[in-house]
Amino acid sequence: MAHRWNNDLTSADVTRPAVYFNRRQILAGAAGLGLSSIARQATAAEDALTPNSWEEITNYNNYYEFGTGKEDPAANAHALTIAPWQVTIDGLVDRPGEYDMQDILSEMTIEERIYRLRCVEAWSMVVPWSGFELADLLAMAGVRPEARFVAFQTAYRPEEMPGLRYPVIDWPYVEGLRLDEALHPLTILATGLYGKPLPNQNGAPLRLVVPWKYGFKSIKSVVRITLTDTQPPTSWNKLQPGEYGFYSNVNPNVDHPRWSQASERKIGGGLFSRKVPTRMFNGYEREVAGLYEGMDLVRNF
Ligand SMILES: Nc1nc2c(c(=O)[nH]1)N[C@H]1C(S)=C(S)[C@@H](COP(=O)(O)O)O[C@H]1N2
Ligand SMILES: [Mo]
Repeated sequence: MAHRWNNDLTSADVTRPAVYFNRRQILAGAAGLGLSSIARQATAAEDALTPNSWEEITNYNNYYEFGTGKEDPAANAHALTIAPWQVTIDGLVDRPGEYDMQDILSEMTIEERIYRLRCVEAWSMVVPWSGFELADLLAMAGVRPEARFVAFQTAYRPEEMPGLRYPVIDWPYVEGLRLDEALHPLTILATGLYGKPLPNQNGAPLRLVVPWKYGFKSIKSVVRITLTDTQPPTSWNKLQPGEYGFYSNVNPNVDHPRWSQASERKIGGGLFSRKVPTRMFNGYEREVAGLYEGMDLVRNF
């Protein structure tokens, strides 16, 4: 079933960006004419749900394997060989192995999900992903009852990834989720954008998307998924444990030492790019708050 988690967005918002563009222009005109503040607030709310353009989503990236500049991934990631591609699924699973990307795709149902993406650097965008639920892939491998966490690893290809020359982080990039977070229906593996194959700079051919957590949890170009019974190490936490926790749920009440997390700026907005309040769990509180019942979200940041 498609569009279950679009949060007020419909497939029309994805498939007809031109309509949205016109609407934005009209609304921009209205704001410019000095209509009431209510009208202006309405335009801001509309904008918070409007998918960013293909150009914005594919030219402003964080993918440090291809450089730390926002435009480096778009310039360099074409060098990554994405076919053939294997994903090793191992650890506490019934059917461990090297799964071929083609075989994975033939087993999974691809659907569209329009999600907000919130980077810890206090910018955000709205992305029309296509992909499948991580839970479906894990079911294919058969999660054993002892499993409690899922560890993820990005490809390590020094000859294709110029950024690996710099010890910015301890390569390869690794991430992790608690098993219940991994099995949540909002958690997907994305294979596409705007109905097209995922560009390399966005993490082709397969990248995690966990929309209620800061963007760095959404690890790109995944080559290994390991089910474990202990909390796995994660790249940014290893580097700066005081700044980046394991959970990294979007939380306007817990500031990062360098960035207040109370508000954010949606990229590419022009007139609309003013700061808007950040929402708890990036707006997915209704869906995911139950995962953290009774947990101190300040200590477990
Ligand atoms: N392997 C890898 N995955 C990564 C990153 C990275 O540098 N390397 N950057 C993360 C960060 S900080 C963010 S905000 C998102 C950005 O995803 P996007 O470029 O598709 O918007 O990817 C995340 N996944
Ligand atoms: Mo990020």
